[in-house]
Amino acid sequence: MRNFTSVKDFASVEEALAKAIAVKKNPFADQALGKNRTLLMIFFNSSLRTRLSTQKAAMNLGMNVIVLDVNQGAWKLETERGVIMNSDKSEHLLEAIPVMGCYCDIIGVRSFAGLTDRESDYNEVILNQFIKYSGRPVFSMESATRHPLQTLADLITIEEYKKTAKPKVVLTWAPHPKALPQAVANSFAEWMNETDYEFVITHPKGYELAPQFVGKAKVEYDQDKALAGADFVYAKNWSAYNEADYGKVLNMDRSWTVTTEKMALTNNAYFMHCLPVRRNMIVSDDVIESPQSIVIPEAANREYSAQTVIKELLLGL
Ligand code: AN0
Ligand code: CP
Repeated sequence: MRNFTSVKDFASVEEALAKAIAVKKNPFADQALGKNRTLLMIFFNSSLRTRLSTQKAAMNLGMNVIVLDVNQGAWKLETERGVIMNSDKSEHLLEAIPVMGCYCDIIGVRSFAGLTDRESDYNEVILNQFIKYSGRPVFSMESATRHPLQTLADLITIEEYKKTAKPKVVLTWAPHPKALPQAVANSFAEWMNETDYEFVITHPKGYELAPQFVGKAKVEYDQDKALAGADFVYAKNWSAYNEADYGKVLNMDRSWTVTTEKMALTNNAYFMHCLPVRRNMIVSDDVIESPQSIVIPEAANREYSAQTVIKELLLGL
């Protein structure tokens, strides 16, 4: 594998899953593979899980790890070419990226959608510059449009908990006070569409995701109907994708919060969320604390999704 930015970088979801399960079974089998190799993790945005799980994954592979929070201690970076740099930005990404590449073998990048310019976000301008100018394999630790390490962990978790071969999986929008990217929802939909699960997306009108991510999924605007018979409820907030409202919070309708009453409509479903989650906006205390909540094992699987991907990148060096 040369870079990892989406499900397309694996031959299939089945292949990704099989590799991840093997890694989880014996996480220290490849300690020699990463010896004297360095992973550089670049964060343009905050993180708890991605930061810890990816570092742990690299350590399991015997690697050295350097972490840089671009907004804390590094020079402020200009990202647009052609700008006269007479303001607060001291360095251009076009120098910073190849310099970063000098000190490592693999680069992980977290750069969220800016949510102001849809075209720039959906063209993955920042991530693609890392791929083009770093001279190193690059993997996404959540880019503008996708969060594939999260989705691979989600998939491992569903496979571990599912009670039927083809579970009904429902991705439901839920309210949140701040505008969030569509990346987690996009990525989840993109991978679910590659499985043989029954996959339904539910959200209020106006929150339609990009058609290339919705794919063949069933879209149901009535959350109660969508939840009927669900085996897994995957909650997430996202801001509007449509051109007129791009990046906006259209409503904070708490009738979409995942509560015990909502879960009662399901087939005793498991509750999932990528975290961080706002309680009593996205999900009630009772649901997230219930035995059906698998958010912690889901987060634990981030170690193995990261390790699977970094291992493939090491093998491709
Ligand atoms: C981010 C998002 O919604 O994309 C990261 C989730 C893993 N969430 C927040 O910023 C709260
Ligand atoms: N789920 C996830 O990516 O969490 P962090 O933003 O804390 O890394």
